[in-house]
Amino acid sequence: MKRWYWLSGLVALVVTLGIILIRFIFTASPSVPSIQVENAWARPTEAMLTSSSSHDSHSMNPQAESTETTSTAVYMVIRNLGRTPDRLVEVSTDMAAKSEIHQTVRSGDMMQMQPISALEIPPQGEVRLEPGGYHIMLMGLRQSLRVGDSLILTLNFEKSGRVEVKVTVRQP
Ligand SMILES: [Cu+2]
Repeated sequence: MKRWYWLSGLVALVVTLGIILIRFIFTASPSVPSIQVENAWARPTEAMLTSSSSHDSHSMNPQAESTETTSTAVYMVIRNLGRTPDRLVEVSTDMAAKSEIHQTVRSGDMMQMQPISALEIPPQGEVRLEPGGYHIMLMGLRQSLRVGDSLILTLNFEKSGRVEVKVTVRQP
């Protein structure tokens, strides 16, 4: 009788541990970074022509007027489902001569844009690229961008490698 109790106790313990293990395996996030990009969009170039918002002031280029027709800003949400951080280190597209990762910084009453070398995406977190904050700057556009157009942007992450993103042109 005693041995039977002991055995059934052991079986119950093994079954319980098994269930916990299976649950852990199915709910655990990957240990490597896992990047997802959502809602990638760009401003149409003609909108940048007519808008005289502070966004157009550019720390790298004092003659913002002349670049307005050939540059635009791209916004998106970059999510990292993994348990380790990753970094966006490079951006490129066939549509532009130059692509940079920018941040918007306040200097006095002015909002200015600055290129940054990398953008960290925290584990199980997200970074929002949005007007007034981080964005991807496309300079030297090979054609004007109108609402409804789209372009392919390649994001290069330190650990996850290249991620291709379809960017839709729309009004903010
Ligand atoms: Cu910018």
